[in-house]
Amino acid sequence: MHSRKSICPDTMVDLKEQYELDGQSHLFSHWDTLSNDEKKHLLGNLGKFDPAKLSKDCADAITLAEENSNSESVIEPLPVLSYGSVIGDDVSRNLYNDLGLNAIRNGEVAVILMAGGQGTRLGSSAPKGCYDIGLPSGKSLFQIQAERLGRLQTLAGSKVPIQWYIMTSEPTRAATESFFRENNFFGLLESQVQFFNQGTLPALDLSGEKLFLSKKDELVESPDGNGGLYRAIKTNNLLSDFNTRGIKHIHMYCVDNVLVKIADPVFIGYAIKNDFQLATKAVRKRDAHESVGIIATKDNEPCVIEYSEISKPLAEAVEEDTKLLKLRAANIVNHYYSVKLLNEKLDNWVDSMPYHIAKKKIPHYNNTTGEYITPTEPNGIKLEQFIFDVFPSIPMSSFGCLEVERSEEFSPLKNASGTSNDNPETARNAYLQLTTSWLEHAGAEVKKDILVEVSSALSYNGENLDQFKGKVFDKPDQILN
Ligand code: UD2
Repeated sequence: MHSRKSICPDTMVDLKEQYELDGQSHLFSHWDTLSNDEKKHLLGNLGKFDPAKLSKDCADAITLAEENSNSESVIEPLPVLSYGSVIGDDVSRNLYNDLGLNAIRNGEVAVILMAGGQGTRLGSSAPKGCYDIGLPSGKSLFQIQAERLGRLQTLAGSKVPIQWYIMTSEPTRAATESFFRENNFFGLLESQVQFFNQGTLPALDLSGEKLFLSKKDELVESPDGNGGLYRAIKTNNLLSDFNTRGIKHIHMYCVDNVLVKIADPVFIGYAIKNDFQLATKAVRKRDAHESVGIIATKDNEPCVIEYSEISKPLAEAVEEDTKLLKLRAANIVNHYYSVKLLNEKLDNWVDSMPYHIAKKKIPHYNNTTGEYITPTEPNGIKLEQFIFDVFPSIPMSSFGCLEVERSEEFSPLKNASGTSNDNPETARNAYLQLTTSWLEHAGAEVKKDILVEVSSALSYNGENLDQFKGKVFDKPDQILN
């Protein structure tokens, strides 16, 4: 990482010299106009990073992107033994479910929610978890997930509350925490919800050589990617909390999936039954160009190839016989880790994970003119780490991928209203279609074009709805709590 330990300046002047030596002298062209406090604040901000390592990591990330696009590696679908599915297989589903519920009941399962993303594509300034997708109840993603967790505790007969670790970033922390407090943690205990921050990284220009200022005495910084989770687990000392509490299984997921089965006992049980140390969920890719990573093997190691880095031929390759996409296991940021694996691998992952570049429009402060620039085209690079870059460090025998039904488990909120997919309307519709199908399966009669909202506090996976058998639902916007 870019922490100061590697440059250890004796004085703040050394720090300024260090940055000038590392090609960042442009940051100080307005130095003489700064007050002493502003100088101290700027140097304090610069002191969080190591400019030489930043430039090197950015150069490595640019090289990695070029290598990925011209990769000669052999990319194949996962081998059969590493790929499971419970679609249409109730025997396996029930076996896994019982194993998972047992682990939850015994307090061996915890959940990590990644909620540090800034949701720029959504166009909302609030954290994505606060977003109201337009359900009749007006519930936010956070509330839906909190209520699912509460319902699961009841289902499992939990002896202790399920610990919920919520990763935020600097920009999302305050608003996320206050949203939970204002809503009394949506019925959960405050003590079972722990917020922790991920790290940030400065932004660079397109050459990867020059840092940007966000104002006269601060750099442009942004969250270090969902792969920043591992460093955040380490810097927030979460592993010792897992070990102290006797937690053995971690479910990690991302905030923007309205259908997420938080701490899914079927998924936990799948990993336990197969003794997988790391597992991931997949759905069938919607089409060749869906913005999802694909889960595959690269030179016989498990991996995810991100949608922003996969070649067109690879994304579009189809199988001769089935005419299905050859690589169709879509990553949905829904992973399982054994705490045993985290104890073994965390430090190595933190020190060795690569960085990826994202070319972005980066608003910044021009310290020679004193103007604030809002670019209309990408003018810089944000560095981020990808959570799934640790997959190749796992032997195939310890890695599993569970295919699940998209309509039951995946509808991400990525884009603003009115876009073609993955937006509030598709998320709302996916939620209501699913809960309406649960009601029909329980024997209720739902009239044509009517959708019914079943609260996540009432049913986790369609259970507990027998009371509605024979009932007729013919009015819009009905809510069952
Ligand atoms: C992610 C996956 C992609 C696919 C897609 C499906 C990665 C790297 N990519 O792409 O393969 O599964 O989702 O929806 O996993 N986040 C943080 N901190 C950050 C950045 C992101 O917590 O610095 C969280 C974010 O709040 C969200 C999740 O990670 O919960 C996904 O992040 P994203 O929206 O940046 O990922 P996306 O959609 O580009």
